[in-house]
Amino acid sequence: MITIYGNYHSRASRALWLLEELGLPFRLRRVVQANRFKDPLAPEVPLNTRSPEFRKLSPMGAIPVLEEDGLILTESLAINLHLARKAGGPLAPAHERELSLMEQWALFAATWIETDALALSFVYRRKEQDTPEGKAEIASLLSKLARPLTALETHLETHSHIVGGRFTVTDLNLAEVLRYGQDHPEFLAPYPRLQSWIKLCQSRKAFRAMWDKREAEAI
Ligand SMILES: N[C@@H](CCC(=O)N[C@@H](CS)C(=O)NCC(=O)O)C(=O)O
Repeated sequence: MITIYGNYHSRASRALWLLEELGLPFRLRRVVQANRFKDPLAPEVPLNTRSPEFRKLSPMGAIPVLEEDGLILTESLAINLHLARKAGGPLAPAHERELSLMEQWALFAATWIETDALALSFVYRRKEQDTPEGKAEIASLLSKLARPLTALETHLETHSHIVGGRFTVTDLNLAEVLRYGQDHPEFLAPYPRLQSWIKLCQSRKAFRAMWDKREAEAI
């Protein structure tokens, strides 16, 4: 049995979306971010990323974690590549070359996009988007993101999807990493292909199912 430790308002959403796509049975063990509590180690506080019990699974103290028959995996994008390969089918790599491309794009998402897209989202979470400092930070992040986003836009000129001409775990992983940037309404305005592609990804039944559960989740 697959167990995911995390919650819908975290990078666990990536695995939870994929599990909806794959129709695999799983258990979600709720672990929340420690920064939601004043004293995350207080006895009455629920399982969180600083709880000693959780730290045994994730020495980094970060969600998501996958546990499956003694295998413990951290890193959301690696968890998703593992789940897709295990399940097989259209979302999984069809052969070694596709696997290599999927690994390439996962690293691309994590190293070229995620930090800056997340920082963009944090400007909005701090409600600083209309302040001079917030506007300057947004402009600087958009300028840094222009390089990987232009590369993706160019890729989509000749590809319907990121790998293999069909929706795969790679589209899902990239769409989830890019989602942070969407807090900024103009994020994808200069990239029409990327805009249409992410709209298609996010209109999938499994994404909507994950999103409904996220919206129903108490923070
Ligand atoms: N690179 C890791 C990052 C994991 C991560 O930072 N998770 C956040 C939630 S989205 C977390 O656990 N934050 C709580 C904490 O750091 O205490 C991954 O993709 O899984």
